[in-house]
Formats: sequence, structure tokens, C-alpha cells
Amino acid sequence: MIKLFGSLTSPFVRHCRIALMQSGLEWEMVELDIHTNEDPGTPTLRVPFLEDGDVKLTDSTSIVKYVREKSGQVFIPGAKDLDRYCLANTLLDAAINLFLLERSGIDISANKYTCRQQKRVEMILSELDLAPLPQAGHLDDADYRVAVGVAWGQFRNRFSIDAHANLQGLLEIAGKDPIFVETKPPES
Ligand SMILES: N[C@@H](CCC(=O)N[C@@H](CS)C(=O)NCC(=O)O)C(=O)O
Repeated sequence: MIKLFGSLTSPFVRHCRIALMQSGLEWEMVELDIHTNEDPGTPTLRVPFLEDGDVKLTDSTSIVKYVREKSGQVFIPGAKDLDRYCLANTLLDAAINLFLLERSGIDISANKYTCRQQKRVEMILSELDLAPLPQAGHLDDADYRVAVGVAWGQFRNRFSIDAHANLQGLLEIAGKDPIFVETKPPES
């Protein structure tokens, strides 16, 4: 049986859970707190990671692609959509880094590089806001990646989308998707 290791608050894990729930495959979630686990069993020291027999995958992108293909679905065939997916990943990498640095006691407003990371977050939000909205019930993996990323930013209060009507619209559309709703991070 497929085992997905991760936390219920991670946006990367959330996307993997969405793909697995849509797949019809047999799988289980193994909850894992990466910060308290000395030897989590993955070289990245990050979640998610996946085990399926001999197959071991260490990144949400390879995991979502694997799950889609194993269940006869497709993973983002077009370069433009893939780029939007990559932009959402870059947004998340920067925003999560800032979140973890701040939590570890670093003043992120007093450092040139962390200020650059913050600027990166704002610029990517503006860029992602330019994309046309999908129809309800027809989200592809680029849409899901942007939606889980923006939802995580709201959940952790890391950035505002008040000036980004399309991103607000995307969350509204994703909010009509029962699996997106079911995978929402727990409140506490
Ligand atoms: N590129 C990775 C990013 C995964 C990632 O950043 N995971 C976060 C949780 S949301 C993590 O485990 N961070 C722990 C750390 O950086 O120490 C993926 O797509 O799976």
C-alpha cells in the first residue's frame, strides 16, 4: 500500500493528499512532525515523502506526477501551466522559509536576503493573479498548486491577497471542490 508521510498543515502534502484522494488507489497517511523527528527517513529532512514498495519519492512534484500517472491521469503537460505551478512552488519556498526563520527567532526585516525573499513573495502573487480562472470542478495541478499555496498563506497569515481579485476567485472556486475542502489544514 502507498504510504504518504507528512503533516496536515503542509501545502505540499495537501496537494499530494488531493491527488491520492482523487486517484482511487489504496494509500495511507503517516503523520510526521519533521521538526521533532531526528531521523524521518528522507534525505531532504522535509515532508512530504512517499513509499510504494521499492519506490521512494522525496518531493511533492514527483509524488503528484507518480500518483496521477499510476491512476491513469495526466500531470501538467503544457510548459505554461508547468511554469505557473513552478511559480507557486517558488512562492511557497520563499514564504515557508521566512515563516520558519521567523519562528526560529530571526528578525526577517533586518536582513537583505530575507527582504528579497519577501519581495519575491509579493511579486509572484501579482504574477499569479494575472492567470485566468479555471471552471469549478476543472482544476488542474497548476490550479491546485496555486490554490494550496495561497490557502496556506492565509492559514498562516503570511501574506494578503486583498489586492488580488483572481487569487481570491481561485480560492472561491477551489472551495467548491469537496476534496480541496476536506484537506483544509486543521485550525489548531
Ligand atoms: N520541494 C519540496 C518542499 C517541501 C517543503 O518545503 N516542506 C516543508 C513543509 S511545508 C518542510 O518539510 N520543511 C521543513 C524544513 O524546511 O525543515 C516539495 O515540493 O515537496
